[in-house]
Amino acid sequence: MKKNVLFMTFVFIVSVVLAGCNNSGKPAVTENVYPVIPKPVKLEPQRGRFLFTSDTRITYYPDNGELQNIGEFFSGMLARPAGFTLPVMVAEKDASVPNTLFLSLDTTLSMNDEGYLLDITTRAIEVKARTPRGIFYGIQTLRQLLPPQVESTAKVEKVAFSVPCANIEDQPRFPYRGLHLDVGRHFFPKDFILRYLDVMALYKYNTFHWHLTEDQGWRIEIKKYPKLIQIGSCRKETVVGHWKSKGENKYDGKEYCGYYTQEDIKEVVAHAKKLYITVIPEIEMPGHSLAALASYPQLGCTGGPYEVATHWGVFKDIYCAGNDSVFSFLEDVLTEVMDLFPSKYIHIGGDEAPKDRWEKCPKCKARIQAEGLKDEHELQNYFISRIEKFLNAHGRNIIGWDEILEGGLAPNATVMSWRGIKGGIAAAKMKHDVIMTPGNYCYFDHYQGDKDKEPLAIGGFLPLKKVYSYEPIPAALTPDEQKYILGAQGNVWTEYMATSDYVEYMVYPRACALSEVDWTPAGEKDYDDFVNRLEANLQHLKVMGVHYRPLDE
Ligand code: TNX
Repeated sequence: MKKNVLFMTFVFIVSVVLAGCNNSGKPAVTENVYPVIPKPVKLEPQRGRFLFTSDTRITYYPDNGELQNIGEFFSGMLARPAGFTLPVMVAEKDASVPNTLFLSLDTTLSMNDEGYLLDITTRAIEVKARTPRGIFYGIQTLRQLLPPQVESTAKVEKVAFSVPCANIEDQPRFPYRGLHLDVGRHFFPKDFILRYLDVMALYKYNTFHWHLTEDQGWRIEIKKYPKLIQIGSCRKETVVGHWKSKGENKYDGKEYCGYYTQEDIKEVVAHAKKLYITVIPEIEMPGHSLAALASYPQLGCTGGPYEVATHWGVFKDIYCAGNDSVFSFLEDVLTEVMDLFPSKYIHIGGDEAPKDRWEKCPKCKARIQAEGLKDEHELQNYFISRIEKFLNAHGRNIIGWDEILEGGLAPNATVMSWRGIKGGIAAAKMKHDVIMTPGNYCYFDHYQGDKDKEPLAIGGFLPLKKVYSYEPIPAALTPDEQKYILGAQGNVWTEYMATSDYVEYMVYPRACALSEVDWTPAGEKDYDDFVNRLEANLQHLKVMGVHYRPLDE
């Protein structure tokens, strides 16, 4: 509350200072605030506002289909609440004219390819960038400067769609800004995934890590192996409340199913592309594979029978590394996956794969011997490296969880450091790219407030402030090694998130904080300032109908 009063006083002072005088000589109070998240690298407030009217034009230069699409994205968004549609047209020359939103490409700008310049004057708005992607981010900033009603899908009365004048120069700190979603433990419909992407775009995330296969459900249609859906996408029931590895558990007795058709996937990937988001699919191996084993029992070391898992945790039955048909199965699956996802990376999991079955399996022992491997950990490395070779041959790179460091690292792999930062440090020192997702800063399945007052979650404690405080570059790295850290990602494991509303509650506003970790220079971050911006910024999510967790009083 005190913070609110302080903030409003600040708003008032800024308003009076910036407003200048109108004809009557009285100060005209315009509330120029800039609730942009992630915070731009440089933002110089200016006096006055630009007002969008039915006479405003959107123009772009040079003639470029992507710029046209971005112009139409903005025009379409504003049209619903404002009730007028701004025309989008190619400009006659590389210069803005009054009452236009002018988008232009300029490869001479000294910023990275995701950066942009945004100049807002009372006369016109100019967005400049080296690439259409940069223009898109400039538009997201503009969107956040508009009244939150801009997000409305219905006409809104009595709102002036104006933005405060400013000169903004902005670019991201990290090239990888990710958000993940586990659709294995619980399934979320395609329309929710589309909206998840919409909200990500607002915060300038550029990567969606889609965790598509799990012990508890296989969620992606693979034409060559129909049983993955017929059998693998359903579990017979689900554990109720916290799963206990020891002691009694209760089950709900209700079948739980869900999967995406290849058409659904194409729609998601196409939607993401329009939002400048890359979708990285994850096909888990060799562990977290019980749903696949239940569908095709010959893929396991014992031959089954197996059942799609009905509770959480880590399971001993994993793909058999001694069995060549496992590799042909996975190569077939990955071939269909590559056809659906144009991403440079394919995530192959690699985490939590107990070696119990491999230790007892004659085929695995034979493989260890034939390949001259030391033990089952090296066999895991053999497994991942063999899959990597296949994907590399098709022009793709692998990402794996940090367990892929055990028993030797596949030659071109990118490592996702989740068990703290050790894995990230080790991989960077080995000159491998790294994405930081340490549990104690990036796991949005952890509680974000007092356990007794929050809905059931897996455990842990990760309040907003802690997410915000995260520094992705480990102090242990030399400047040369630091460049292997591509960025940070928020992980959203859904054992205890059964509904999409609850996913949103867990993800926002923590993902707003992480967007600033990924985008804003470390020295520019300031938590109190972030929270002030967030209060106004969250109104956009409110109008969008996102079920974010309200800020603590
Ligand atoms: C560990 S993070 C897992 C997931 C769980 C998560 C719960 C990782 C690579 N594996 O399978 O859902 O913990 O927080």
